Amino acid sequence: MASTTAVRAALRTQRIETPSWAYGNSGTRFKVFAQQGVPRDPFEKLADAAQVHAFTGVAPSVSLHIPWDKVDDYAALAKHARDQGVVIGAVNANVFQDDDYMLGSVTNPDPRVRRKATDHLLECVDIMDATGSRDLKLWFSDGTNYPGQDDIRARQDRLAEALAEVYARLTGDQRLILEYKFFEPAFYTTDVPDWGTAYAHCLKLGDRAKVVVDTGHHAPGTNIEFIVAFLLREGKLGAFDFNSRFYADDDLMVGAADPFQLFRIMHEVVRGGGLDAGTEVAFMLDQCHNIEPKIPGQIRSVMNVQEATAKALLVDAEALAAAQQAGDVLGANAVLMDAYNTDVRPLLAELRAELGLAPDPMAAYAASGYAERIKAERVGGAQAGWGA
Ligand code: AOS
Ligand code: ZN
Ligand code: ZN
Repeated sequence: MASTTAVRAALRTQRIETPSWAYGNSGTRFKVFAQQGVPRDPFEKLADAAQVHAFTGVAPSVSLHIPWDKVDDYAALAKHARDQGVVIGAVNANVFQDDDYMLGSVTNPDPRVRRKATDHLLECVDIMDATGSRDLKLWFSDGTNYPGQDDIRARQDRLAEALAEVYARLTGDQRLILEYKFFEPAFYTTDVPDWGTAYAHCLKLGDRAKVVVDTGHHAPGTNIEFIVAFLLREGKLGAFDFNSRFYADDDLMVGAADPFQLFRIMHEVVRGGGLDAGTEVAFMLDQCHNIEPKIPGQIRSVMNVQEATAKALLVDAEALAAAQQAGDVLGANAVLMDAYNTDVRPLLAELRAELGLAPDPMAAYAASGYAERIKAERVGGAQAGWGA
């Protein structure tokens, strides 16, 4: 088993980004259940995200979604974030909620709509300039519902053209990170359906274009850890959107549905150097807390990622390599399972003590009185974005 001192040192450096939309009301297409005390604007979302960081110590950045988090002054929003003890992370573009996008955004057959969509992506880079964000996160709902509806190949050409224009607008260490999703809302073809399509576009764009693996965006049974291993080996894994799925893109708390899968993913991250100093892999959450309280939902998710990471770090790499080399199938599997079956909660409690934090973030947040305060102070919380 790897030394726990080394494991704690590695865990200290891991950063998990929470999404602004997790703090607002959200739901399914059937009902959005309003909760008391949810943020009324992006400033309050950042204040709530700061609570997650205050109690976990490893969630110091927050992803924005534009225009859900539209404000007049993004530099002021970034300053507000810093005042709360967090920073603004990735900027997520939104080209899926406008009537114009019924037939697609950057792949729309109408050049006027394509221009409008690309202009929004460029505007997001302007926002990144103001907030100091590194990552422009792109997810396209683009696709078709019926065979023959549009030219599959032409849509790839349009996509490539828009991506190239946006990529050329990046400066400094800014990155374009491209998310794939095999279906929904398009049901016949999706223009970026899988990691291979995202990878091929990113490869053409250049070094600062990387792939985002949203764990909920695969067909059931897909071996996500293989994709992670492959992309890391190619230097093309830009980020995760972590969440859990039972059926489709459920956006439930990461590690809730299949903690073993999360461990297997984190094992490949560790194996592939994705946690090493200077790594460019961003660990983000992309979740919606429809029925559970938002801030504790995020705290639990951050803890679930940490637990899976701790277990992955505990894998005895030497013993594993020796068993693999010897063709010892059961021995190799046992090395992995030993790490997975370790209770890492005491180790994480020790780590938090070292960081000056309470050992149990859930209990500490509950005792803090913050939830009661926001319930009393905030009336008329905002919806996260969908259907708003
Ligand atoms: C959509 O399914 C994707 O996961 C995107 O990351 C999206 O922007 C996010 O989930 C918010 O809806
Ligand atoms: Zn996502
Ligand atoms: Zn999704």
